[in-house]
Amino acid sequence: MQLTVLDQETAHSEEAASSCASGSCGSDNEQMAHLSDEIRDKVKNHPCYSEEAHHYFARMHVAVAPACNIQCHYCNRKYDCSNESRPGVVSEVLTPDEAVMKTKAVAANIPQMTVLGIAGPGDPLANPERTFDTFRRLSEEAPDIKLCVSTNGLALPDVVDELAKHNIDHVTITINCVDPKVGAKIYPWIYWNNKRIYGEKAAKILIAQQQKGLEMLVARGILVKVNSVMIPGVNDEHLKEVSRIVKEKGAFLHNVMPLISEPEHGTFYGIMGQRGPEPEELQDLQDSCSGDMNMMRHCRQCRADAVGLLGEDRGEEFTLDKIAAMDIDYNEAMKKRAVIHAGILEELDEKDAKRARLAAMNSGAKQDKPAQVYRPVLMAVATSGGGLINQHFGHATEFLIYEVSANGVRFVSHRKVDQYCIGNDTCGEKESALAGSIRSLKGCEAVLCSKIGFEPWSLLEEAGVIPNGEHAMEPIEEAVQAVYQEMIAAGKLDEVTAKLEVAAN
Ligand code: CLF
Ligand code: SF4
Repeated sequence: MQLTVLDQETAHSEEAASSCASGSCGSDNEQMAHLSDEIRDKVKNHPCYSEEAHHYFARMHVAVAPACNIQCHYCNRKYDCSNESRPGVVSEVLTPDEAVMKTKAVAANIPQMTVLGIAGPGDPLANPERTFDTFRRLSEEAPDIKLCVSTNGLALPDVVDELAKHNIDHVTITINCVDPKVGAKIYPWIYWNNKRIYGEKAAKILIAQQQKGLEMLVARGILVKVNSVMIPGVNDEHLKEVSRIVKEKGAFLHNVMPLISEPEHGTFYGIMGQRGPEPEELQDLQDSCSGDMNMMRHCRQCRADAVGLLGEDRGEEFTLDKIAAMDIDYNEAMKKRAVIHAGILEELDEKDAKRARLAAMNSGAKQDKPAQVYRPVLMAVATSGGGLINQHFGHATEFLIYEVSANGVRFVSHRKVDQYCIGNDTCGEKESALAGSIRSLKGCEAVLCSKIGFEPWSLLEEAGVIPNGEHAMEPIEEAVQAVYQEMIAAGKLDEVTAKLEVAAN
């Protein structure tokens, strides 16, 4: 049995011989480790560009852009742009004035909010006056907020200079294909030079504009994330080539999102019965793209007016009437925000330093040959942010899924669930929500939360998932590693032959 160095700084017991020593958490931290200081500075507090940051920092969107210049088969114009939004929800369109007021109100009340994005409800760059008016005012009046935009790319090359002028250094382009034949199955038409253009000809123009825009942004040092919607049977295999090409051209991150095509949303795909991918299919594709590209796995397909940490929506706290009643002194707010941001970044720097120390401890000979190690385990975590196990099982609206193995801890995905513990519910909904939560944990062998009731505890055990409330308020990475060690010590894990990516002693 090949063992790796015991993590002396984590909470788990020394008797439990460790086969999980990297102390690293997934590709994000490895990815962060080899970034230049300049890029690290740009992403360290952006919740979408850094998996680690999304536990601490929040984003908000303002829905100032109603029009769109293309049609996607997964979009119904009644709803938000599905390139960065969950389809089936509608956002109230704001004027740039209202958007600026709302952004300052949110920033003052949620100091962890670091990024303002424009992602709809149509295409931001098809509404250039409204989008750039909002950006221009915010860059002047709230210079401590990062600005971010998401686009289908058709109008992108024309506005790259304007984006650079307003210090917008995070741009998302949705690229679903690089082959017009595939594109014709996704985009029925585009509106280009005052004409509607159809089929392959339309897809060819759109692809050329997207690629040109990507190259122009990279040349200006603007970070580009590429979103792709995975449409089984249409572009799923093709996305591997998309990933390779956009990486070659300098994109920073690739976010492959699942098609959502409920018939009730009234989209072409929904009506035609085009299915979305199963979670395993999505993960397989993300894994096969990850050889060429940094992959984003924590996207929540948020709405065009989302507010808060990824996965939460606090928009109701900031309706226009509530904002009008707020008395905001933004200069004072900026001072408080700076202190809070510095505190969080200091905590993250300490975590980085600790990882570096552990990596140094493991800097012995790396294993070229496969070794005997304990098999990997999937664990679910209930968290409300801060990188901690800090949420009651019954209050979770999603679980974060981690793979723990001899190679460390890897963030794999998140799974949404209906919150089942919502008060004195006596109808059948509570039972079905609990059953849904347990079903969503398929494949996981443990679930870590701050607390859990007797009823779900028994049902989870019956379903083969170990409930664990003993690591409340502990950092996620350390807690899941500790549970892994407990499983090893209890003889629950078989040995397998695997290649170690971390050094072993
Ligand atoms: Fe918004 Fe997009 Fe900027 Fe993030 S969202 S414009 S990059 S600030 Fe993030 Fe939301 Fe996924 Fe978008 S989780 S849908 S990737
Ligand atoms: Fe809809 Fe966005 Fe596609 Fe436009 S770009 S059709 S708003 S999904």
